[in-house]
Amino acid sequence: MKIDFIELRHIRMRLVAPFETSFGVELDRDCVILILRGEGLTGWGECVAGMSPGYSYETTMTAWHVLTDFFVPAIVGSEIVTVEDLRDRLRVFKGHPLARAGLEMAFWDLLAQAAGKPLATALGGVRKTVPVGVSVGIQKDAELLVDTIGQFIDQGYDRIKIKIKPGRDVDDVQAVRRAFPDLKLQVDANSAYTIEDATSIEALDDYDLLLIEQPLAEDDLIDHSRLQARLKTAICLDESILSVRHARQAVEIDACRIINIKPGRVGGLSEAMAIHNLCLESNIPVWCGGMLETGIGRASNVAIASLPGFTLPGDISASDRYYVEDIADPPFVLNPDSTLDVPTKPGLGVEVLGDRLDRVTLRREAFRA
Ligand code: OSB
Ligand code: MG
Repeated sequence: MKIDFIELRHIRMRLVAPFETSFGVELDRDCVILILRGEGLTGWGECVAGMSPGYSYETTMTAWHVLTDFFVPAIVGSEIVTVEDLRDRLRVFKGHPLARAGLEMAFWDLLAQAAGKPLATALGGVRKTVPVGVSVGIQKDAELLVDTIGQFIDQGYDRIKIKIKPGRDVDDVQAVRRAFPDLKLQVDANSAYTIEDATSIEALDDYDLLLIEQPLAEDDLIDHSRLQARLKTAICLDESILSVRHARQAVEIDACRIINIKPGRVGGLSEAMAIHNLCLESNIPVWCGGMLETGIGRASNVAIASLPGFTLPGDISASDRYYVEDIADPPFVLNPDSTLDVPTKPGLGVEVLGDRLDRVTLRREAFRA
């Protein structure tokens, strides 16, 4: 397929509530939307790099730079047949997985539309609905945290993840566990601890958590392996896994027993599938993480979460948990059994609303063959 047009949009969307993690508070969500045209079809992608380098070194602005100056010129006007072709053209460039993944998502959307298949089917998905939970940011105090979680449970979510950081860990977990003794509960530290202060992590071992996500540094596997050996609870890696190679090495040294797969973080849906396949063979449960995506990225996440190895609930909540008004339609709505429906239309299976997209666009740039 010849890619004859690519457009980038830097957008900013106001979150329904501020989202606080160990690396800061976000009131708005910035990202780059990618629009690819070929064979009369339009594919949509979302690059999930945010405003600050708090989660990854990439930001909306570095992604803009790398996409406009390198990745897009390597693709626009070219005849690209498979996703492997696309990846080959970008192989000369190092790093920047979030930028890479946004481009790949738009190309997958194009390919799936050309084949007349939903993205989930194109990826090898097997589920019609996917189990989901909600990721709850750090709240003012434990009481407000318990209230907030209560509201999400009332809405129908049956798995909750809470963000933790040093000083806001065991007391918060204890309060939540007291209030909800049977809740499927997990925590995410976003790499806020070191092996030296791991006693705070060990203190979480007796609260029947599903997993402890990314306690230590984003570039570490070895200390995670040492920590895992001291815990009953499974460590789940997020930031530390950027490729199938990292996943293999992490499993080999028992640095984690569960992996959070985010297609953005690992450079795209293909690498995400490779990690899924490795984990399925190695009996490592996986789940789909989230980056507060718009309906475009959410559609992609729901599609990959329909693969057989995604047995744990994803951080893929309903659209109204993030935004008052999403740019894609229809919105994702929570089913009573804490699942989301996998779209059945070709490609991502959602329609992007042009006027809403225009309203949130800060900057745009178009490239023609
Ligand atoms: O670590 O999983 C994370 C959001 C932004 C950056 C990192 C993370 C998150 C979340 C939100 O936890 C998950 C969601 O999109 O609901
Ligand atoms: Mg995480």
